[in-house]
This record gives sequence, structure tokens and C-alpha cells, in this order.
Amino acid sequence: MLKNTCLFLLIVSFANITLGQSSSTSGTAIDQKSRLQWFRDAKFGMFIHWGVYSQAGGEWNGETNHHEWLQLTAKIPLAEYTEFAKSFNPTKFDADEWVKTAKDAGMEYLVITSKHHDGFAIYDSASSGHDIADVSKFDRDPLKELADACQKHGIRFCVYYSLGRDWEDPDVATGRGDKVGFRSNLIDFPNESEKVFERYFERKVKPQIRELLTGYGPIGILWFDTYELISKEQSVELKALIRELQPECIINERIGHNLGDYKVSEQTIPEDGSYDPWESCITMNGHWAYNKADSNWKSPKSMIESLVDIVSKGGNLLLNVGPTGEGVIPPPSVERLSLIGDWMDVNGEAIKGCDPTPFGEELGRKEKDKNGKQKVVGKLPWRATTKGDKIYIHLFEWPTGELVLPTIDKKIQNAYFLGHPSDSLNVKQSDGRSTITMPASPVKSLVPVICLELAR
Ligand code: FHN
Repeated sequence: MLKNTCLFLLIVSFANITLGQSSSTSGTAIDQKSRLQWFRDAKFGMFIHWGVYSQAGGEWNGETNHHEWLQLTAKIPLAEYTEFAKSFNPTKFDADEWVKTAKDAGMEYLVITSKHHDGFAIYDSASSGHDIADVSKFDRDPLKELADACQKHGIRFCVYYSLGRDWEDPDVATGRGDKVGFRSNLIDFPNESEKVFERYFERKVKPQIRELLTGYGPIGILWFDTYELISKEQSVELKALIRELQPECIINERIGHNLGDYKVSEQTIPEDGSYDPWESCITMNGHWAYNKADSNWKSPKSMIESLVDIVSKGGNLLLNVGPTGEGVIPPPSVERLSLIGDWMDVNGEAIKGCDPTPFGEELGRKEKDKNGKQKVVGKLPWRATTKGDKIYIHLFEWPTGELVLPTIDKKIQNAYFLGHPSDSLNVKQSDGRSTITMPASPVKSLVPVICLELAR
């Protein structure tokens, strides 16, 4: 068994593992490896984009392609947006329902947008008047209820926080060079050069991060977004604050300045695998927040294939839902998550706690096309994950007759489809190849998984 593909980059950042010492809430030292262990085993989480903007369902003045950037894309002055926030009253919001939907899908953690770019906190933020408690009709704290429901159902509660964009605060500039102000509220605060990030950092960021890390129990991940113009010193200070308040809390890379604990890829799955922790965050249709006009839903099979592809490359999938303004996760999302959950019920052992592929040739190889543009060719319609003495082969297409795999230098003692442990498959290992005879009729599964049990 050897890692022989050019695409599987073996990067072990020792710095990450050895130097990341800090003490836990119980004062015991925490190393980076233990801090990240649950995340590395979890593999699959729910991303939730929800806030005042969800009420509009993407529609404003007849335009239907708005989303969580509504205040900016619809050019809504802050006073009018705050007026709009007053009607935010998600009476159908049921934290237990949301968390159960995640759990039943086989997800292990949940990341909720505590404050998105509109600067509106969907929790009771003592340090800001631009929050659900002070502005909206809704007299409950959704974050508190979600944190409690996560605790109850054994799901890690995590929070998203828009770090370098805030369209309510007068001191948040964005962009450099020809992009100065490109993601700023220039309607209420037109002069970018007057904006002093440090004022916003002291007035809003640090107080709110302290609120989130002291008022909602254990926070699994602080999922920052769009760090924009935060300085290295400020990112360092913020990380120190988080390590002090919750040493076990994981911080994603969007704290800025390479100070995060893991890398994020958005709406893409890297071609290369990595041993460093990483996560792909992906939508189920074309939008993060609820957009009632968007029915471009991905198929459950394609989302399972994405999960498998990501785990086979050493990563996590953070799959997004955009609940409505009333607080309901759209039925097309719930239906798809339920089918993914059915698949995880049978095949979850080939995902959770697994290591990346032992092969690599299935990921294809890089080549330059006639215009010199790099592309990946020769991908095979299967992926592999491993756990101890088992290799799991995930079939994206049903092979006709037999499946030929690369060298496996240990004897395959047994091979069967997950869900069918007593139907052993015929395996032949010779000339550097392992050949598995496929049953005549395909196994009924969106992505059938073969378990290969190897001799110790
Ligand atoms: O601008 C945001 C966007 O609204 C969304 O939250 C995504 C999720 O990762 N992050 C930013 C775009 O990179």
C-alpha cells in the first residue's frame, strides 16, 4: 500500500502539532492535535446562514437575486434596514428541529451565523443595540436555544462571525487599491479613509466574541469570515482572547494572517489531498441564505459524492442550509439531508473517523491543455477512505463485471458491501492489482461502498 500519486501532497505541519500548546478550561495543557481531534473525526457539519435578510427570501423591490448581502446589493440605508429588522419574528423557529435535522443527516457539528456582514446579531448582544433583543419583535435568543439543543443531541455548537465586514458599524472599511470600499456601507458611511478598524475592533468585535465565548457554553469552532483589513496584531490579540476564554475552541483560517487552525475552501473541493486540517463549505443550491426563487437544488447523490471526495482527501464538508425568515429549513434541504442521513446510517463508518485514500491515482493527474492551462485528467469514478485495517471503496458509478484497484500490499481477507456483510465478494490479488468481481445487480445505494478487510 503506498501513496504514489502526484496529487496527494503529504504535508504534515509539525509546528501545528507540537507547538500549539495551551491550557484547557480545567487548566490542563491542550495540544493542537487534541484540540482538533473531534473536528478531524467529525468530517460533516451543517452551516446555517440565517438572519434578518432571510425574511426577504432574496426579493427586494421586485428583484429576486438578493441574499445575505441584501443591505448592500439592494442599497438599503441603515435606518431602513433596521426598520426592516424590526419585523424579524421567526415564530416557527424550533432549535430542536434544526439540530435533529443535522443529527439525522449524520452531521456532528453546526455553525450558525451569529452576525453576518449586516452587523446584526441574531443573539442578545449586550454590547450592541443592533441585535435581535433590542430591535426585533422576537423575544427569544435563537443562539441560546440552538446551543442548548446541540448540547442535548450531542452536536458541537459553533458560531460564524463576520470579522472584517460590518454594514452597521461606522469604522469598517474594506478592500485595497482599486477595491477600496467595494464591500463597505458607503451609503451611511461614505468616507473610507475616516474609518478606523481599531475602534470597531474595541467597540464591537472583542466585546461580542467575549459574549459568544462566555454566554453559550462550549463553542466548537469560531468560524470567522472575510477578515479584510484586520491587522496581524489584531488577529493575534483576538486569537489570544479566544485561547484564554475557551482554549479548546477551534479557529478557522479566516481570522487572518495564517493564524487559524485549519484551511477553508468555499464552494470548491481542492483537487489535491492534504494531511493538514481543512474544510469545504458548500451550498445545497446557489445561495447561502434563503432565496425563494432558487430551486437549483443539488442531488443527494452529488452531495454524498462531494462528502466522500472531500473525506478521501483528508477534509471536512460543511453543508449549508438557508432557513426562511419564519425559521423553517426549506423542505428541499430537509428531504436531501434525510436521504444523506439514510446513506450515512449504512455507510457512516466509511466516513467518520476515517483517514484519506491510501492510493491517489483515482484523483487523476494534472496536465496542461493546449492553452497551457492546468487541468486534471484521468479521474476514476470511485474514492477510497481508510480506518485501521479497513479500506472503503466508494463507487460513484457501478463497474461492469469487475473493479480493478491499485496495489494493496496486504492480503484482503474479506470484501463486502456495507449493509451486506454476509455477501462476500470474490477478490483476486495479483500483478500489482486487486480485482473484485462485481455482483450482477447493482447494490441499491446512492453511493455503494465496498469494505475491504485486510490481514493485520
Ligand atoms: O460574503 C460571504 C458570504 O455571504 C458567505 O457567508 C460565505 C460563506 O463562506 N462567505 C463570504 C464569501 O466568501
